[in-house]
Amino acid sequence: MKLGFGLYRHQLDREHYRFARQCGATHVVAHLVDYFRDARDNPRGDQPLGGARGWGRAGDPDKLWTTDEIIGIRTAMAEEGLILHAIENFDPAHWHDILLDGPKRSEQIENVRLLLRRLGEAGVAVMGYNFSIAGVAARVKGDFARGGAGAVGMDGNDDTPIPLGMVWNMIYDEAAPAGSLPEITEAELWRRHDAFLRDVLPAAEMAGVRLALHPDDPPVERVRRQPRLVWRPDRYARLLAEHSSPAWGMEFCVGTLAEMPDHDIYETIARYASSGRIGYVHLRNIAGRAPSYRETFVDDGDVDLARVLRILRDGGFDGVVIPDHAPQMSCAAPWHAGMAYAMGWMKRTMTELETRN
Ligand SMILES: [Mn+2]
Repeated sequence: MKLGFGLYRHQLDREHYRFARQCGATHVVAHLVDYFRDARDNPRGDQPLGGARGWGRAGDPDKLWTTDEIIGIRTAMAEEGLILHAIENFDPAHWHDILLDGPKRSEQIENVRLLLRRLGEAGVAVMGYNFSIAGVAARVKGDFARGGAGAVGMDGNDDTPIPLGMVWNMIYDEAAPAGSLPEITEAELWRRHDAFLRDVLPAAEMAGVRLALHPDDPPVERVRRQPRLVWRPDRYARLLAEHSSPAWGMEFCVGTLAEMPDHDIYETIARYASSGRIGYVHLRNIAGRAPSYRETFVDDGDVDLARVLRILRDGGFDGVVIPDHAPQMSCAAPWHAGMAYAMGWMKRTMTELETRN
């Protein structure tokens, strides 16, 4: 297995590449969507919660990420000893009507096909995505983790409607009229996702890029009056059975899977570890289950993450594992300290797995 590191858009610079490498990372998963464009909506350095304006404005609909831009990022990372393994998340500005089945859908399917071709040209192996109308919602923040470290959690669901012009927690149309998104059924969401894969998987295959789907965080049946796609572990099995293309796989988020009620997390990990269809792994720990849980330090929660890594290795998984989020530690650099703590623990645990049975 390979140790990776996830970086937000505003962290795509030398200082952060060096920090990731110093933590032991060899691979990077980069976000090109900027969830922190407006400090007013969403201050940097911490996980977004999302108020009335969600995470703020989406990107520029007329500016798709270019091959040169991605190669530039990949090259700068390579100079610091890192491999750009994946890009995580499409920008709502580029694909909102694919999620919403709106009038710009066919144009936006072309956007996604073009982006996949560009990722292939730039040598990026995986495109992580989240097919979710509400996105991350219903979370609370507090000094929940060990020693009073700042972390996020969930205390019950959020069923406030989503305003028009917003999807996946970002505003793609500031001029949208008042009103809220129509409620849809789970079957309709599956239909939209199936149509999306049918339309873009051939382009992904041609480009040599694997699409990897993140489960819905938090995993509850409906959030903000919208259905969720992967909110129970067996939903991944259904998708694997329905889409045999190697260009489709999972962005395997252990924390989100562990939040799901009514299953054994180790059995679930074992069930998918040998599928050969994991794009990369998000690793984090939690205490509790949706709709009532807290994120914790890697070594402090309900899940034995060393056992999870062992099950992944025993299933033949040899890909990239990144820390998902980490609690914020009490010091001058809460984000750095939290991530460095998670990375140190992961590096040691993964090294031990390589050298022992
Ligand atoms: Mn995750």
